[in-house]
Amino acid sequence: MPNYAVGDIQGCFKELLGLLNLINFNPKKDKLWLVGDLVNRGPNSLEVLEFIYSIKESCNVVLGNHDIHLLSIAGGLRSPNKEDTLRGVLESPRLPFYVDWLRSLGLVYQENIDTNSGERKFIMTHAGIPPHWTKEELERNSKEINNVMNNDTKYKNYLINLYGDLPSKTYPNITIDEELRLNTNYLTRMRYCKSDGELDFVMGKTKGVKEKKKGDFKPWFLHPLNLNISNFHIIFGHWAALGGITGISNISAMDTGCVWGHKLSAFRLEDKRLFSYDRLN
Ligand SMILES: [Mn+2]
Repeated sequence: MPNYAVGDIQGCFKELLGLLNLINFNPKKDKLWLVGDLVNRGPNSLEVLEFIYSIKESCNVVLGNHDIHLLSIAGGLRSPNKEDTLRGVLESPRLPFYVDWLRSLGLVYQENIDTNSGERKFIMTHAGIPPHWTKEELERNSKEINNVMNNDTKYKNYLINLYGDLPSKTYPNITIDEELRLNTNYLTRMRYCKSDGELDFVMGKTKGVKEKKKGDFKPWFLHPLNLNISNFHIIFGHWAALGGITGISNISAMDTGCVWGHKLSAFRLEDKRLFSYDRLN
């Protein structure tokens, strides 16, 4: 019953089927861990959502920034961008089911898995975990977002207040709305930050890693993490320019840029074997 972490699919349905065929995925026995950004930018977002929804009992999924963007548009709170390819999803009569399902998912998923090298706690988020967070802060902050997402009166306000790069870090009189925005940015959009969690989205916008260090800003995973957990392994997506490489054995970057013409990858948690399927034309 292997567990496979799969990178950002972003509507690349043919490649998803190709990858699942390559790993001989059996939804009755195996599990997929999906790092989010199931939809957008790629050609077949609706097909990806329909398919994942149909096997959702075999999937652990966290939301990415594009999935949240879909929720905002579906809720009438944002307009689609020029680059968005969400029309098929938005026009689907099944949209309300997908919205309800996406809302029920969290931004963090954790599970202990028996691997070849012993038991490991795998923690999956879309963008990563800010270096200053403890295990308790990770749990509390992600639970707070889940509660708001599943609360009909707080949900719309959450989405309305979500947009923006500030605050870049916490401060003494931070409001609840600001804290939710900051914590959602950490879990779904972060690339560069300082060791105290101060975010920089300007550097992140290049999507590149040419400058690995600029002042005290570094890719979040290059700071010592404050997670007080033994034998953890972090799975994340969102950063295609990393090409799947962090240089850290217990932190796996799963976004290998399928939607940008590269490949979709799966990482088998039990034996750390990596499988890839090239983007089709
Ligand atoms: Mn993303």
